[in-house]
Amino acid sequence: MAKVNAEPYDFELSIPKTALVMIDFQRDFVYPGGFGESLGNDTSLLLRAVGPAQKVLNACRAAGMFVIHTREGHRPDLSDLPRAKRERGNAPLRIGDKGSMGRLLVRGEYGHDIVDELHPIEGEPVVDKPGKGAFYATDMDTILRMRGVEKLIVTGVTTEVCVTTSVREANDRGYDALVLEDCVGSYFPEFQQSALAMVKAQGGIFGWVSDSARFLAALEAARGEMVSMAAATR
Ligand code: TIU
Repeated sequence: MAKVNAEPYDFELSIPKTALVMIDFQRDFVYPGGFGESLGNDTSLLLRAVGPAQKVLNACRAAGMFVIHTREGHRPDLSDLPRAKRERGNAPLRIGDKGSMGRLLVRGEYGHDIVDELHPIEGEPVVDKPGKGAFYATDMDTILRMRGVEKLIVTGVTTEVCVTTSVREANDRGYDALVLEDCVGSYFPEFQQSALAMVKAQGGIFGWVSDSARFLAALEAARGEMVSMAAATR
């Protein structure tokens, strides 16, 4: 079986049992004028992850791998927004307030949607989540299980918030998760490093870490294996 060179050790890649998970690549996080900036962050650091993630997305689509996207946000009437989440941070603009890309983190608004480069296509489910984790109050687990998915390739923003919260949730539900370090982004370089270190420490306590180049090489090998297997059974 094809293997992704990864830390703390190689990650076995089976295209039919794997999903590419694109976490919260929303304008509200990666562009100025959105929720991320309202919290006082420099959004330019997150944009760095978009190019590598686009390469991975295109390659996974070409390989026929299942792709699933998530978005963090709330109902327009904010009935699913906890008071604690709205009030925390004391930001000048809060969730539900109007910013330059629409109401912050509200479903249906321009800023809440996924950036053009990574926009979902037909056949790729979009999971709308009210929390940081992709599995909390969503049908993420059901969708993955219906497809027979056991392994996750994880990209998205931000590394130490929604990405690793989702990886921890996935770990407790029995999934193997591989995080691609150049396809995840944080507003804080030091948190990017420490969050990834926590995933792979202790023999991969939450999962594995690799990068887009090593993943793409393994994906090519896995596609080759599938072609040879199909030829052998003909
Ligand atoms: N603030 C921050 O770093 N992240 C979030 O609020 N949500 C996600 O990570 N998606």
